[in-house]
Amino acid sequence: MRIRPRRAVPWLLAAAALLQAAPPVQAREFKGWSVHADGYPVNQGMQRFAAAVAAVTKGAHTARVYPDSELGPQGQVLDKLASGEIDFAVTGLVGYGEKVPALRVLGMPYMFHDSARMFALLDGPLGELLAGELEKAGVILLGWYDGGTRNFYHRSRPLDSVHEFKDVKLRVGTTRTHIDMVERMGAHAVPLPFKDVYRALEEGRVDGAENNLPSYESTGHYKLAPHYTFTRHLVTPEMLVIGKKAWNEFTKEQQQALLLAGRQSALHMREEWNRRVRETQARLEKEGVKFYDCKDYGPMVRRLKSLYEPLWSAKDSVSVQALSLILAGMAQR
Ligand code: BDP
Repeated sequence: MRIRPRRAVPWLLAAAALLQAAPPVQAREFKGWSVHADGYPVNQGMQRFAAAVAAVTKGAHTARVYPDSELGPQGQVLDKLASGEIDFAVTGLVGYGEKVPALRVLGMPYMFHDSARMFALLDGPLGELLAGELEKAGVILLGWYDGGTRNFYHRSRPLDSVHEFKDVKLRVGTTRTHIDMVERMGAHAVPLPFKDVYRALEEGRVDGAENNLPSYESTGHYKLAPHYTFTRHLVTPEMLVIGKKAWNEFTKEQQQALLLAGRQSALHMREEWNRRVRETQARLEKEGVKFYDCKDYGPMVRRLKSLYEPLWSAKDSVSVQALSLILAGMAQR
């Protein structure tokens, strides 16, 4: 059929308008935030995810991991992700409790026995429930990374019973629960950002701190506080998240592929993590670090009892649901 010139004009105009409405995708770099130095298992997992961004968009976009909190302090990450100032991140639970109350459940001491049991729950309905809450706060959960088992360390002696904690100055993150935890143990909590702990140990503003083995090594804290006690007070996850703004720049198909890539990067990270934890202890023993077991966990847990009370009476139903899922998981063991 021949198109008559008079009809062709509006058709051409409509096509031109459509082309204008959908401009070609602007190539850009997606920025990833990490508190850790490159070579740390978290950054290794994130780099896998960054490579997937380039692969999934067939090179239209790139992604880069900025180490050592270069893109801003940890407490601001959730806000920066929501505003689009940064695109993706792996963070611990620091600063999340205020915005996503249900996440506090994950940051409670002695909540999980070990990472394997924690992931058995997070890779199921508990993880989905919390991912839904994170989405309301402006971020999409792509994978649960391992934050490991955290233990206390001190410059000159073991912290293997509650009596040893009396009046000791211990660094904690800025999370309310963790400040309360240390205070309940009888010590003085000194809340500080991660990167300031080394200096504080050096200057004697703190006598010790608490962290997992890989961070204890990567920060060099072991050189200043070489007495590490397996108090196992915290087993926590970290989260690979992407801001909704960044997320909406991908097509539905790309989002599906990135969800898979995020999950795979987390599985890779967890394997790397386990290997790293095993090797670290052996390496640090050679460096002269002394490791101790806890004499009795009972008195410690009893001191922390009142910390759990607000959870039992939590007003938000999601926290209650999260707690019930964890308790049900314990009952299944
Ligand atoms: C590291 C965690 C990081 C925390 C840090 C800390 O990976 O998310 O910010 O400890 O203690 O192990 O602040």
